[in-house]
Amino acid sequence: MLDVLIVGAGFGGLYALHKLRSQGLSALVLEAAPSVGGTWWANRYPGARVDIQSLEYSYSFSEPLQQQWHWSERYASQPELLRYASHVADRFELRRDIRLNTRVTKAHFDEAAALWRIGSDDGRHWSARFVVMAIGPLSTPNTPAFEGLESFAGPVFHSAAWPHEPVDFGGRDVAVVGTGSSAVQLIPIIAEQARTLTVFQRTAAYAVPAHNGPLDAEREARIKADYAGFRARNRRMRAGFGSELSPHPKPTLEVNAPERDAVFEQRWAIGGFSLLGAFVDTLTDMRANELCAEFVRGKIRSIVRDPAVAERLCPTHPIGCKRLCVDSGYYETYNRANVTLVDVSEHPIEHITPGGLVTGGRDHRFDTLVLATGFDAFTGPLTRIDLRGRDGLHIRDKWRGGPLNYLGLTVAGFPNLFNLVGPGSTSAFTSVVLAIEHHVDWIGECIQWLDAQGHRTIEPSSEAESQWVQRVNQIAEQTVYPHCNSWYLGANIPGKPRIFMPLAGGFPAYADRCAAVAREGYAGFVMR
Ligand code: N01
Repeated sequence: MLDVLIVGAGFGGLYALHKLRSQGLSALVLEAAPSVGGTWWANRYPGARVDIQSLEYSYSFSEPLQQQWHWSERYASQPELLRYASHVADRFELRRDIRLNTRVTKAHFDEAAALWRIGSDDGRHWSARFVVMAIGPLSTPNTPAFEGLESFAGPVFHSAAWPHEPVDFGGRDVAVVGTGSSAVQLIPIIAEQARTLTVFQRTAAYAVPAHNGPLDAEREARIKADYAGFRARNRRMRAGFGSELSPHPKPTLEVNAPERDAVFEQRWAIGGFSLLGAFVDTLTDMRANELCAEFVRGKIRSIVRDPAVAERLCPTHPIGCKRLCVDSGYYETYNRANVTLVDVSEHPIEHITPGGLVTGGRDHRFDTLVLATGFDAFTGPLTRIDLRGRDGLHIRDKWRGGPLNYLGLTVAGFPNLFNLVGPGSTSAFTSVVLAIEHHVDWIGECIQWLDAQGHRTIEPSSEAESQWVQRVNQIAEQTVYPHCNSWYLGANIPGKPRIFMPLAGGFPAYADRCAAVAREGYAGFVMR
């Protein structure tokens, strides 16, 4: 019998193993893939890279690690992130407690024994006092149920389940469906290789330049001179990163147009998410948001030479409402003679044929299909497991109306189960590595406290849970987030309940709340 069974060997599972093992707990990680790395193992499409600067999208728990690891670029590419995960696994001797190629298919809570019984696809079984789900909120690829998809004669790729051998697009006529973060990264690269590329866009994306390049040695040295201080300052930021830049002291509408544009231009030149942090009210005031959105539309019109194509690329929803894309030459790609943009917002994809697809009654021909159609976010990874809590309650039934949770970590009726960076937490709006470290540290303390108190189980009360979900939705109502169809709302998956899932209140307030709950003897939880 284990103290803790951890599902997933991505950034979450690796740190959970290190931390909980260092507390003297017996812990084991089960990982479906043949490698550690999680997201960075699966998402290996051309151009895949992180959208938060690597000096911030990295572990802070070990000073020697953060001092010694050198990122080669501002925004690390997928292979470098995978090397980093592998280095962490070796450096902290994690591999001896990781079982690869082991997909967890069931986890049942045994009430009499107060234990979780876990089973894998190859028929093995484990029992553990606690389960940490470290399977990532974006790990279940969404393949739309396009009629005729199976009849397509050429290769079909999904951005989140990319083959491990190189794909040669040379001389191919390629179609990409989707224009989210994954598509925005892969489109410019495929366009350079393919004979033709047709992009099928349902919703235009806001993309800001990454200005990626080699990591500036002077900046790296400056941050490393006080890395702990840098991390602490980041933890006080709403997003948990970006502390080197402060927002303008005035709200957007109190600043005159030339000054406002100068601020936006400055942030555009810096690149990445910094644009959304230029003013404090971009994500909370629709009028302020529209000024930022229009600034980006102006950039699109200035980059894309064909005015009709530029207009089709201009998003109409609030900026930041869907996760902002961070790009390298995305809009410029539409100036290429071999690239065509097809708007499917009014005429959805009707069906796939052996040689293409039909939309708006028109046949589009291609021989290679790339689906960059995203994920069944937050709930998909858990609901596909036979996960049952007290009284055999299945997580699919529990979450039928939306993902009930408390503190973005726990679920009533599922004792001793912790869901890392899950719905109800700020993970989607922060650097996920910071969010992971925060959750794992909280779980470590919680288990220590339970053991010291002699409690066998912990789970939230139903009241605490419903109040938390209400709070998450009330906070979202004060922002621009409910005003578009995003994966935050489950709106990208047909039939999924439209509930705002992540917590938009900012990391510092969330971390304070989690700390207060612990200080108050785990207020809102029931211990037995
Ligand atoms: O997925 P998405 P993603 N017909 O859901 C379209 C992280 N990430 O993989 O917007 C036609 O954003 C869909 O259209 P619409 C990051 O958090 C990070 O790109 O729903 N189109 C959309 O355009 C990101 O937010 C990085 O109308 C259909 C696209 O497919 C999250 O992962 C890189 C369709 C899906 O976009 C998800 O990003 C990659 C249909 N039936 C991902 N169904 C970094 O940069 C869906 N679409 C670190």
